[in-house]
Amino acid sequence: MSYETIKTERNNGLLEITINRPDKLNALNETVLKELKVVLEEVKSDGFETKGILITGEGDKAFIAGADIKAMSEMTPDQAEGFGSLGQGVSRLFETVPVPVIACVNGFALGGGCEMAMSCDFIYATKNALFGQPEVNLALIPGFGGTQRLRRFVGIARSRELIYTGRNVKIDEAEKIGLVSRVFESKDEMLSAARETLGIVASKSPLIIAKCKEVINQGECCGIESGLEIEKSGFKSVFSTADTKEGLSAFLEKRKPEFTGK
Ligand code: CO8
Repeated sequence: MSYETIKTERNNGLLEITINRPDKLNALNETVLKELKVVLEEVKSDGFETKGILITGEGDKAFIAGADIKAMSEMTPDQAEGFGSLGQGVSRLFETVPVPVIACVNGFALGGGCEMAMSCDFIYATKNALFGQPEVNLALIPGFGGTQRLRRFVGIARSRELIYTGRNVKIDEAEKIGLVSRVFESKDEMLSAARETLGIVASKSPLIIAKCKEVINQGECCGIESGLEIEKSGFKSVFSTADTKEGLSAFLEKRKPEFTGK
């Protein structure tokens, strides 16, 4: 399938998504969000045909410079609610697809761009990456999950400071405060490393990776006691899978496991 505002490429179970509006610094309009939704919903139901996702922005200047400001300038409150729901829905799809998603950030990741990156499992970035939630400068508030997710990366006090001031965060600070997992000299280097990471994860049982992701996500809701209960129930559930039996037997038989995703 071909899209108007995104590019997709598939290689050995790895899906690479590129936001493709470089003349608008890959800003997120309704079309981009709807196209992302289609792709991610397909992954959700493809039975682990896709084993990992990498998302990046076309060009060297921007990952995503935010939600489309021109489009928002013409919205009524109801339309803004619809747009917010669409963007939040896409961010939730990134967060809940049963495979790892790496945001590969090159250049600007502002507003909705920072929010999309934070809905991925983790963030790789180049030295020229610039993060921020500048919504207050436009008299907006973050609307694609930033008020909720930024604090999960950097803590609530830092997230307040960043959201209230709308200031930019350069790469050294982004790495120091835990927003970014790894930093690279160039976009090519970053993409190669992300492919390598996803390749390592793809060699495990997809079922088990999906369970790790599900349990980590579910644990976000609550305190340690409930989180440990969720983990215990997830731990129990994998004992009914063929892959867990295979993983344990292969170790004892001193051979490489062969996982089937069952
Ligand atoms: N939306 C639409 N167009 C954009 C955006 C954007 N977010 N960012 C850049 N562009 C466009 C510019 O308008 C320009 O287009 P044109 O050539 O037609 O004039 C083109 O991209 C290139 O941009 P610049 O010329 O401005 O490039 P510079 O290198 O001079 O500046 C900046 C780059 C600093 C990134 C600058 O473009 C900028 O400040 N952009 C806006 C950043 C921003 O404020 N982002 C947050 C937006 S708000 C948001 O994301 C809210 C999310 C939640 C929404 C919930 C809705 C309910």
